[in-house]
Amino acid sequence: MSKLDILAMPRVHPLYLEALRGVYNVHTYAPDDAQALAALAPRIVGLATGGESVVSGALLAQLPQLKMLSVFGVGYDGIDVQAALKQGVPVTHTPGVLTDDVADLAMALVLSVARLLPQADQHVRMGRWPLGLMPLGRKVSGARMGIVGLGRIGMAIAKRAAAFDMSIAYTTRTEKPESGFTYYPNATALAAEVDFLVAITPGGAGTHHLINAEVLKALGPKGYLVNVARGSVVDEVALVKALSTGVIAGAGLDVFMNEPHVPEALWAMPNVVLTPHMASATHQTRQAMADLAFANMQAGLSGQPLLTPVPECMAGLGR
Ligand code: A2R
Repeated sequence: MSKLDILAMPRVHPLYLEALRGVYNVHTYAPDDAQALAALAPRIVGLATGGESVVSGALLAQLPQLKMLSVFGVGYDGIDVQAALKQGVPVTHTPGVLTDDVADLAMALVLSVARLLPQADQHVRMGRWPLGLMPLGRKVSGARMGIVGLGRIGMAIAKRAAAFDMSIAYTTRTEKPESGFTYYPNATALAAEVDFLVAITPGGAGTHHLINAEVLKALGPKGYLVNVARGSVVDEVALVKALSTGVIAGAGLDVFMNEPHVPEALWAMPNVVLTPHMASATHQTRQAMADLAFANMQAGLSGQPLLTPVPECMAGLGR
């Protein structure tokens, strides 16, 4: 039997591609080559994407035989899920398997920015230790943690923060009384009461600039922001201004508005720790994500139940 044809968006993770190539003919989407897509389109039954891929309704409409769209990542805000559902194409993602890693990195950013880890490393490497002392950091244990988005990852961050004897408060659209943590109805009210504000919501229109100038002002000159959600969740222009004028104390950022480009104004700031969207980038987790994304693709293309459809898909397809 001939292999089925899959289209992979640019920059899909190599581990996911490797798994797909074992079973399918995998073609890489070239956005500038309309002819190549037109030639392939009638054969494409599966679409493989990364968590940051952008898949428009217009692209989906060019794939009339598409039966399955499997995202390598928990966030899928770049995918036009409604257009996919209208076409009868289920969408899956990889929740759960990356929860620990993202929570770990959130805490690593909290610790790095507060305890000046990048500067301390440079202090030793550059031979400055014999010449003088480092500035003092900010104590993390016992501080007040605020979590914007208390889902799978938010809860895992709370668990870690609790081990640091931090008090925990949060904001979400709907209160989670079962968590036992202090609820605030919005990010501004939460920011005013915490030392560290960690953003971990999905991206997309519903959370666009949830962290804005007003929230940063409420966080205040002793407060730190950590973003492991999506770049779009934070008003980056307002953030750069707040960091450079002392409106907040510092920030740990793994995600940015226009990745892989980071505003140059942030590069030189000593009160900022920057990482390249790597919250789930461990061997173990990337393999687990590849396995799950691949298993979803296989399930979708062989008529088996999907392992982890996106919530809209469960409602839309009655699964
Ligand atoms: O608001 P709720 O009750 O639906 O809570 C969700 C919360 N959330 C929001 N919180 C405040 N304002 C909003 N506009 C808003 N929209 C959603 O985000 C829920 O507590 C949380 C998302 O949790 P999960 O769906 O379990 O996602 P998970 O696995 O924690 O991952 C979160 C995101 C991904 O979508 C990636 O973009 C990122 O982490 O790596």
